[in-house]
Amino acid sequence: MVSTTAGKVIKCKAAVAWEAGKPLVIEEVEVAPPQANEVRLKILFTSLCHTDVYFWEAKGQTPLFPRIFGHEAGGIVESVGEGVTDLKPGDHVLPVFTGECKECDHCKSEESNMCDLLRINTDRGVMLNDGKSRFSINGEPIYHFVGTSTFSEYTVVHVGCVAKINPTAPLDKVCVLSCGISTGLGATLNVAKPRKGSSVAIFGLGAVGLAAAEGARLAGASRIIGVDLNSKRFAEAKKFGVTEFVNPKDYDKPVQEVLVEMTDGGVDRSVECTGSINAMISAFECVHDGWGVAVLVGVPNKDDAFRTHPINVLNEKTLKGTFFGNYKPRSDLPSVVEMYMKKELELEKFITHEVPFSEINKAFEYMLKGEGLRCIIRMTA
Ligand code: CXF
Ligand code: ZN
Repeated sequence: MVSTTAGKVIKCKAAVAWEAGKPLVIEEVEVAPPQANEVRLKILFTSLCHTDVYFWEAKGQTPLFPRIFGHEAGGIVESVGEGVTDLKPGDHVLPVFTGECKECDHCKSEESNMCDLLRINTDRGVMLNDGKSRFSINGEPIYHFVGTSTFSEYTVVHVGCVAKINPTAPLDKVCVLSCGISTGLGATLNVAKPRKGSSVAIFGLGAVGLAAAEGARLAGASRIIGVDLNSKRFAEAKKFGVTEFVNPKDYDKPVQEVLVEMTDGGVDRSVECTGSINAMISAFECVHDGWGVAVLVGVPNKDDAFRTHPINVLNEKTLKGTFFGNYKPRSDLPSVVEMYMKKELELEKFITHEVPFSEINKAFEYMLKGEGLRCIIRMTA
């Protein structure tokens, strides 16, 4: 398929964040053609992740505006820049906020997904190639976000941040695998690795935590204990295989003690998906001595410090952390899409809302109210 727009500037609609915390405005933007090792994508579906909201609110970091947010999405390659050999126009893809150059020590290591060249950088608003933005309005640059900027009908992405997937996979469903769901799922399957019949505690029952629970269910865990300060989340969590619930507010002792008592010495694995430092400490201390493994996924506040008695470590409890569930985006995401295609992994239950692109601000309202899990934004009518 040869695109008629290749090599030309494309004018299209994008949701521009002009100022921190102010509703996005749908504007006509110009999207420059992809340069070397870049591809231009037509985004068909995108969904909102907490990280978009966090940086839109400009909490705790230097604000970079105007900016086009968005990093969970599915689309089709429109054109490719020089040197791109493994993608062609028409390919179905998921853009990802963290990349895989396939050449650095991390990409070559089986253990890491922390690519030296393309790992997440939330401060950079320009492309690596020339330090410039591919988006503009009347010649003025509009900045990128985490190399993806999917709240636009077209976007330019580094080829290392694009996973080519099965073209028959429905993009309105698998787009959620671009970030949150893969993050939670991989944290359990790739890092915590619970054994069949084991116990797993999940801290935080939002989309990421429920995806971590889904991973525990797939791994055959027999007890999946959901921990959340909001008891309203418990009913929904049952659909994700959570078997027991603990609200720390219901007890007058630390939740790790509650969990240790419930499990006769501690859970086999725990996955922390809240970003609260107290939850992180509890998630570590609640695992069984001798073999327990705790995995941190949530993003902490800038000044947080993890405090625990070293005896916990001497007693053979392991603390680990991961981002994007240790998945290498280009090498591993296609097989996560296949898990969905084979009906091993259900994505529909994560999708609680859908809005047309013109109503993208509603997706932000749902997220801010803590309503639902994922809101799909349909880019074309
Ligand atoms: C997060 C992962 C940890 C750093 C900030 C971004 N991922 C995407 O939402
Ligand atoms: Zn995200």
